Amino acid sequence: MFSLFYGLWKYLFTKTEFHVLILGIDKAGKTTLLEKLKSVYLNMESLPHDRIVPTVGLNIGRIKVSNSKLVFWDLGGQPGLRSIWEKYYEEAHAIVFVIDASSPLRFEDAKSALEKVLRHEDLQGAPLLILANKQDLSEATSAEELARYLDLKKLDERVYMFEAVSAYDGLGIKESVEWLVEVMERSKRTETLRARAGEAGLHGIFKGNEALHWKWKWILVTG
Ligand SMILES: Nc1nc2c(ncn2[C@@H]2O[C@H](COP(=O)(O)OP(=O)(O)O)[C@@H](O)[C@H]2O)c(=O)[nH]1
Ligand SMILES: [Mg+2]
Repeated sequence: MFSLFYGLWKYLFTKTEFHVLILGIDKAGKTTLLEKLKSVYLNMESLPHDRIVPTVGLNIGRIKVSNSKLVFWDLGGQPGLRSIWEKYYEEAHAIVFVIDASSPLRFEDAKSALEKVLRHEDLQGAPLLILANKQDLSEATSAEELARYLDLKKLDERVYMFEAVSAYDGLGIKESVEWLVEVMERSKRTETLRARAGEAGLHGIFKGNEALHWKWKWILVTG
């Protein structure tokens, strides 16, 4: 009985853990950004920039912001690794797409990679944060100019924002995270993912007692 109520209490009151996918083509600065996020929010010292090697698998960073827990997934962006991205789409609450704003020659590649991400049905309704990274460099394109250049279609119904950042000096990082938390807390997608996780959890709690299961499910849905 205790475990039943503990399970329910956990389901009703535990804070959602938000999963944020960090995507972008190789060398955009994704892993450096993740290191910066960890150093800002966990008071950790960042890895020296020259110790960050190209990502082949997955780097994970967990931070707490006010009452929310965020888990960042940083994936490799080399062309051969981009096919792995979609394995993470279903579970993601939001996407951060990082672009090296100092490399206009790679904007086209970034644009088509991003358009492909946005077309994927598993990411429907996921808020999108596009980061114009490397603003510490004088040649970096501004966020507004990058937005004009990308001229993304099909963004209309999506919650999105462009932000100028530097994963080196931390410009725009806190504003980005605050925006992410705010939109994820209000997003319909979060509701859907929460309901799906809740259903799976309830299923475990009520295993063997179907009548009680349906009763609680009804209460949760209607109340
Ligand atoms: N100047 C500058 N360089 C950066 C910044 N972020 C990343 N870099 C550099 O860009 C290169 C690629 O960074 P990395 O994080 O490995 O990119 P990833 O492939 O997207 O994970 C490295 O040489 C980084 O030191 C930034 O904000 N400013
Ligand atoms: Mg990387």
